[in-house]
Amino acid sequence: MKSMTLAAAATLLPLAGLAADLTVEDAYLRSANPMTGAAFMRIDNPGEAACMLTAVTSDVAERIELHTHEEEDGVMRMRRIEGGIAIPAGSAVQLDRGGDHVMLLGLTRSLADGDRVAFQLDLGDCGTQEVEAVVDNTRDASHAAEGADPHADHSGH
Ligand SMILES: [Cu+2]
Repeated sequence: MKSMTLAAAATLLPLAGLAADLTVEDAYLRSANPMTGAAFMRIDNPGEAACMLTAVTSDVAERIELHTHEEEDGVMRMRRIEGGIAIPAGSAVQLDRGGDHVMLLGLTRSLADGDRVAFQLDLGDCGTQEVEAVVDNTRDASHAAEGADPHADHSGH
Protein backbone atom coordinates (compact mmCIF):
# COMPACT_ATOMS: atom_id res chain seq x y z
CA MET A 1 0.00 0.00 0.00
CA LYS A 2 2.67 2.46 0.96
CA SER A 3 4.61 2.04 -2.28
CA MET A 4 1.48 2.64 -4.30
CA THR A 5 0.92 5.90 -2.49
CA LEU A 6 4.45 7.03 -3.18
CA ALA A 7 4.12 6.18 -6.86
CA ALA A 8 0.94 8.19 -7.11
CA ALA A 9 2.63 11.17 -5.46
CA ALA A 10 5.61 10.93 -7.81
CA THR A 11 3.42 11.33 -10.88
CA LEU A 12 2.30 14.70 -9.55
CA LEU A 13 5.79 16.08 -9.06
CA PRO A 14 6.46 17.22 -12.66
CA LEU A 15 3.71 19.82 -12.26
CA ALA A 16 5.91 21.76 -9.89
CA GLY A 17 8.68 22.17 -12.45
CA LEU A 18 6.82 23.60 -15.43
CA ALA A 19 8.74 26.86 -15.47
CA ALA A 20 12.47 27.25 -15.93
CA ASP A 21 14.74 26.85 -12.95
CA LEU A 22 13.16 29.73 -11.12
CA THR A 23 12.20 29.39 -7.51
CA VAL A 24 9.93 31.74 -5.61
CA GLU A 25 10.34 32.17 -1.88
CA ASP A 26 8.60 34.02 0.90
CA ALA A 27 5.58 35.14 -1.13
CA TYR A 28 3.15 37.20 0.90
CA LEU A 29 0.65 39.94 0.34
CA ARG A 30 -0.80 42.83 2.23
CA SER A 31 -4.10 44.59 1.92
CA ALA A 32 -4.54 47.83 3.83
CA ASN A 33 -8.06 48.41 2.53
CA PRO A 34 -10.87 46.41 0.88
CA MET A 35 -10.03 47.65 -2.63
CA THR A 36 -6.30 47.21 -3.13
CA GLY A 37 -3.37 45.14 -2.02
CA ALA A 38 0.20 44.34 -2.92
CA ALA A 39 2.19 41.13 -3.18
CA PHE A 40 5.86 40.60 -2.46
CA MET A 41 8.26 37.74 -2.99
CA ARG A 42 11.80 36.75 -3.79
CA ILE A 43 12.41 35.25 -7.22
CA ASP A 44 15.61 33.27 -7.72
CA ASN A 45 16.97 32.54 -11.16
CA PRO A 46 19.85 30.08 -10.80
CA GLY A 47 19.67 29.27 -14.52
CA GLU A 48 21.85 30.54 -17.34
CA ALA A 49 19.14 32.45 -19.17
CA ALA A 50 17.78 35.81 -18.12
CA CYS A 51 14.07 35.88 -17.36
CA MET A 52 11.55 38.69 -17.35
CA LEU A 53 8.53 38.89 -15.12
CA THR A 54 6.10 40.39 -17.61
CA ALA A 55 2.75 39.92 -15.87
CA VAL A 56 1.02 38.42 -12.88
CA THR A 57 -2.48 37.00 -12.93
CA SER A 58 -4.84 35.89 -10.18
CA ASP A 59 -8.55 35.80 -9.54
CA VAL A 60 -8.00 37.83 -6.36
CA ALA A 61 -8.08 41.16 -8.21
CA GLU A 62 -9.73 42.65 -11.27
CA ARG A 63 -6.46 44.18 -12.40
CA ILE A 64 -2.85 43.36 -11.50
CA GLU A 65 0.06 45.62 -12.37
CA LEU A 66 3.78 45.58 -11.72
CA HIS A 67 4.72 48.67 -9.74
CA THR A 68 7.79 50.30 -8.34
CA HIS A 69 8.34 53.21 -5.98
CA GLU A 70 10.31 56.27 -6.86
CA GLU A 71 10.96 59.53 -5.15
CA GLU A 72 9.44 62.63 -6.70
CA ASP A 73 9.98 65.99 -5.01
CA GLY A 74 10.82 64.19 -1.79
CA VAL A 75 7.68 62.08 -1.87
CA MET A 76 7.64 58.37 -2.59
CA ARG A 77 5.18 57.55 -5.34
CA MET A 78 4.14 54.34 -7.02
CA ARG A 79 4.72 54.04 -10.72
CA ARG A 80 3.73 51.30 -13.11
CA ILE A 81 6.65 49.34 -14.54
CA GLU A 82 6.58 49.13 -18.32
CA GLY A 83 7.94 46.00 -19.93
CA GLY A 84 8.45 43.91 -16.83
CA ILE A 85 10.95 43.15 -14.10
CA ALA A 86 14.22 41.63 -15.27
CA ILE A 87 15.57 38.64 -13.36
CA PRO A 88 19.15 38.24 -14.60
CA ALA A 89 20.69 34.80 -14.93
CA GLY A 90 22.25 33.56 -11.75
CA SER A 91 20.71 36.17 -9.51
CA ALA A 92 17.60 36.97 -7.53
CA VAL A 93 15.10 39.78 -7.43
CA GLN A 94 13.36 40.85 -4.25
CA LEU A 95 9.92 42.35 -4.57
CA ASP A 96 9.58 44.31 -1.38
CA ARG A 97 7.69 47.08 0.33
CA GLY A 98 9.00 50.44 -0.81
CA GLY A 99 10.35 48.82 -3.97
CA ASP A 100 9.06 46.74 -6.82
CA HIS A 101 5.78 45.02 -6.05
CA VAL A 102 2.77 43.30 -7.53
CA MET A 103 -0.16 45.72 -7.30
CA LEU A 104 -3.63 44.30 -6.82
CA LEU A 105 -6.40 46.63 -7.97
CA GLY A 106 -10.05 45.89 -7.33
CA LEU A 107 -9.91 42.98 -4.90
CA THR A 108 -12.56 40.37 -5.63
CA ARG A 109 -12.78 39.12 -2.06
CA SER A 110 -11.88 40.17 1.45
CA LEU A 111 -8.50 39.04 2.68
CA ALA A 112 -7.65 38.05 6.23
CA ASP A 113 -4.27 37.22 7.70
CA GLY A 114 -3.36 33.64 6.93
CA ASP A 115 -5.47 33.42 3.76
CA ARG A 116 -3.67 31.86 0.84
CA VAL A 117 -3.87 33.34 -2.65
CA ALA A 118 -2.76 31.68 -5.86
CA PHE A 119 -0.85 33.71 -8.44
CA GLN A 120 0.48 32.84 -11.86
CA LEU A 121 3.73 34.54 -12.82
CA ASP A 122 4.23 35.11 -16.54
CA LEU A 123 7.96 34.94 -17.08
CA GLY A 124 8.03 35.40 -20.82
CA ASP A 125 10.44 32.98 -22.49
CA CYS A 126 11.00 31.30 -19.10
CA GLY A 127 7.42 30.09 -18.96
CA THR A 128 4.92 30.47 -16.19
CA GLN A 129 5.14 29.74 -12.51
CA GLU A 130 2.45 29.10 -9.93
CA VAL A 131 2.91 30.86 -6.62
CA GLU A 132 0.92 30.71 -3.43
CA ALA A 133 1.15 33.83 -1.29
CA VAL A 134 -0.07 34.15 2.27
CA VAL A 135 -1.86 37.25 3.54
CA ASP A 136 0.26 38.87 6.24
CA ASN A 137 -0.62 42.40 7.29
CA THR A 138 1.49 42.15 10.42
CA ARG A 139 4.84 41.80 8.68
CA ASP A 140 7.44 44.32 9.77
CA ALA A 141 8.43 46.47 6.82
CA SER A 142 12.04 47.39 7.40
CA HIS A 143 13.34 43.87 7.90
CA ALA A 144 10.96 41.95 5.69
CA ALA A 145 13.74 40.67 3.45
CA GLU A 146 15.90 39.49 6.33
CA GLY A 147 13.44 37.25 8.04
CA ALA A 148 12.90 37.26 11.77
CA ASP A 149 14.64 40.10 13.52
CA PRO A 150 14.87 40.08 17.32
CA HIS A 151 15.09 43.89 17.30
CA ALA A 152 12.01 44.45 15.16
CA ASP A 153 10.08 45.74 18.15
CA HIS A 154 12.51 48.61 18.51
CA SER A 155 12.54 49.80 14.92
CA GLY A 156 10.75 53.10 14.61
CA HIS A 157 10.26 52.91 10.86
CU1 LIG B 1 1.61 49.84 -6.32
